[in-house]
Amino acid sequence: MAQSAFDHAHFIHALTRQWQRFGLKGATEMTRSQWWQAISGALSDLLAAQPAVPPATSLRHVNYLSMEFLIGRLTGNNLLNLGWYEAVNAALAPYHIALSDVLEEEVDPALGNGGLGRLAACFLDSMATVGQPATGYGLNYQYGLFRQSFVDGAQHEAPDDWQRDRYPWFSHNAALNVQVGFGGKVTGEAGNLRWQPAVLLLGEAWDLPVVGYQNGITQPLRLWQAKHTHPFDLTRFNNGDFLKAEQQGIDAEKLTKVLYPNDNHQAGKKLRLMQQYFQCACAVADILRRHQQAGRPLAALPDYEVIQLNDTHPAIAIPELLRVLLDEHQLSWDEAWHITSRTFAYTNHTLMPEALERWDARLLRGLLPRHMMLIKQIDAWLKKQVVRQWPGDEAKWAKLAVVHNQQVRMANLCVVGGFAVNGVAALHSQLVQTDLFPEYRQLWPQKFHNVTNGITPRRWIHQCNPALAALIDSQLDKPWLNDLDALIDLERYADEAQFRAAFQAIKQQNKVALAHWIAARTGIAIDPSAMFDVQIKRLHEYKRQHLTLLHIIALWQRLVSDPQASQVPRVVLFGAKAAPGYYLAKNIIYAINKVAETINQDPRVGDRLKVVFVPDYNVSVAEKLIPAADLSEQTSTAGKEASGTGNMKLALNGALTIGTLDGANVEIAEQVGSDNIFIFGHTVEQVNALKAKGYAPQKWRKKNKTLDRALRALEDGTFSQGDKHAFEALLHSLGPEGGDPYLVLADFASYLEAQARVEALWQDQEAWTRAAILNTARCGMFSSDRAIRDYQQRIWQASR
Ligand code: 26W
Repeated sequence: MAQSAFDHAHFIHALTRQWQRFGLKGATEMTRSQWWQAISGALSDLLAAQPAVPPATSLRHVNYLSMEFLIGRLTGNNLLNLGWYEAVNAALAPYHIALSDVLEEEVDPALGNGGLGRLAACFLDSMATVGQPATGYGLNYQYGLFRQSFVDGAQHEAPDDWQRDRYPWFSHNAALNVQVGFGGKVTGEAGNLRWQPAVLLLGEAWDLPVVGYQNGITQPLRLWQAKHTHPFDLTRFNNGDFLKAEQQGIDAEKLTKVLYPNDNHQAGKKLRLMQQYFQCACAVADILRRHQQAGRPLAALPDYEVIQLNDTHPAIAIPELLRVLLDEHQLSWDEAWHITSRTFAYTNHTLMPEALERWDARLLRGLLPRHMMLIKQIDAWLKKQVVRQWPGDEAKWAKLAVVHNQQVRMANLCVVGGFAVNGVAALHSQLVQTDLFPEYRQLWPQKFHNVTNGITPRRWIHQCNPALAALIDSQLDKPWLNDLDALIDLERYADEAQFRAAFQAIKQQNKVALAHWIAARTGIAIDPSAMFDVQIKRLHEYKRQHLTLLHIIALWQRLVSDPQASQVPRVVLFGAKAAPGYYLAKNIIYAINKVAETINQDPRVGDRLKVVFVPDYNVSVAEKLIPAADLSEQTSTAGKEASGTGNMKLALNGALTIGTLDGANVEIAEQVGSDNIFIFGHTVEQVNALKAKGYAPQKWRKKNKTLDRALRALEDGTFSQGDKHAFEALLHSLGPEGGDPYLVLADFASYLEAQARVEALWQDQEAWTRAAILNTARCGMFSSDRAIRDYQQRIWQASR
């Protein structure tokens, strides 16, 4: 499909309407923030006015259900995808407005926690780009992920009011409202049961446009917002009891007030379950409405629609679809189950036991009595399959049942209720089958797949690293932003000194820009000629930011004890938020900040080592850090990181990875070659073997003087004005009592040795740059376009 043409006159007209709406007389009266508002509002109007061209395709429509969409700023991205960036920039020139400045005004919509939410955003971009008809379904949170600041080194959280009511990219269509029930009871008799909810809420649809890359396609990300069904309780209102009359409404709106800030840890809160059901009920109603409006029979639903579940968070959509088919459309159980179980597909994003969702059966029954009945009915169906496969094996049933010990196991529900299950990297998908669901895999081998994650090159090169994109443009004679495998043609330039110089100059320029930004944001001066060593991701024990911290301490101790030692100058940059209730993660943040303070102020160190914890890491901060990174830290314990996607973004932008054989690091290593990556640490098999024979961290500490010295500095108050308890949680987890569950101490020596290889290569800048270019050239497979095509071939469009 052709790209949409930019209509200058229409744009100026729409822009004029915007400032008139602000009550201003002319453009010159606008503040910079109003300019952002006006430009985005005008573009949004232009986009909405374009004729909706229905896709001429027989592809099944994908409904991507996710509690999180970490979309990041939209205006710049939409302009690039529309191909209008230059034209709009030129249109603003007469007003002396630079688009790049205005775009910095946008608040970053942070409607997600981390990897899972960002992946959903990349996938929407790719589905629109490859022409996969799709709708994203999520929630319109009033407050996104909390804002982070540091107070004397400790994380503080503040609400993220992203001003959704004034966000110009939204369009709202009241005709799409959905009613959602909660609580109440089930009445009627078998064959004719009906749920009578105690409370009814309204779901409003707020759409954001997802723009395909220069192909004229726009499809919606539909975010539901909770409202009360009636603005007032009229009897109370008439009685003059105004405040109480409003009460009902206030409660309803609580539902989509805030995103839960937990990542990889389930808290079991009632409000969270209400959010999940609210989202699912709205999405299912919307999908069925679309299906029926097209005049299609219910039995044909799976031929036209797929519902992809982004982890188990929207799993309650499975019994919801069943309920609607059974109770509202009077289908038989067999018909309803046949439709449902061919419509859903489930992506697993984590093996961490504490992240696997289980809901208390009583809580679920109280909130959703009919759904609980249907879950039991699914279990009855499942039991027949299990008994047939393993007659008399009670242990198997205990493991496979959806409801067990008064707990509803959402992952089991997803495997049973759908036609496909996938992991998000080759190693992870393997572990999903061997460790998480071995019995299900035996029952239904054909359900299990791998789809390695990907990232959109539109945001993660074109937008964030325009200089690199321009260099690639100048070398490749074919379009590559929607055909990322084309980057392989850059391989041959790795040996050309001139290209290396150009590539290196861009990295340098990005580092200088980052240094300015860091100085403005944190007051810390960093030297752009030092190696930029970057670790950006959620803070979690398994990701092992504290392993990096121990290395930093060791580097500092070497500098201090041997001032003549030749050590590569380094700036270690962290970006990470810890869940507000995750004490250990917060203690690790505190430790990093305290160590940074000491090192950064040590006159003996100077520019040879600096540590910066960038506060409030989010998508827009990532866009600044990634193009400037030299070294990418991917240090999770093998077997724990499902995939990682930051690893892909960094490698694609020419950072070399220091990492374990975990998640997609394994595939990055395969792609870039072992000379162009620094692998360290125990493998999954070695981790298992070590644990099986009884892992004792103190033995590893005793064996390694450098490690012992680094730990001692944390223990003896070196970084905490003599306070020996400052890092207790961290030290406890690494000590004999905590047991070092993620093998930080066991991997330390290997990590240090890999860091020494990093230093050696850095000293040969030509060789380093060559390796960096090969990383960019060989990471084409990590485009989310490839991931979407894999989903199409293996899951969504596979004939069954
Ligand atoms: C219920 C609490 C909760 C919240 C979020 C549990 C689990 C999650 C997510 C599934 C955690 C997550 O974001 N997982 C990440 O997903 C990415 C995309 O597939 C992967 O790249 C990361 O490795 C994985 O940690």
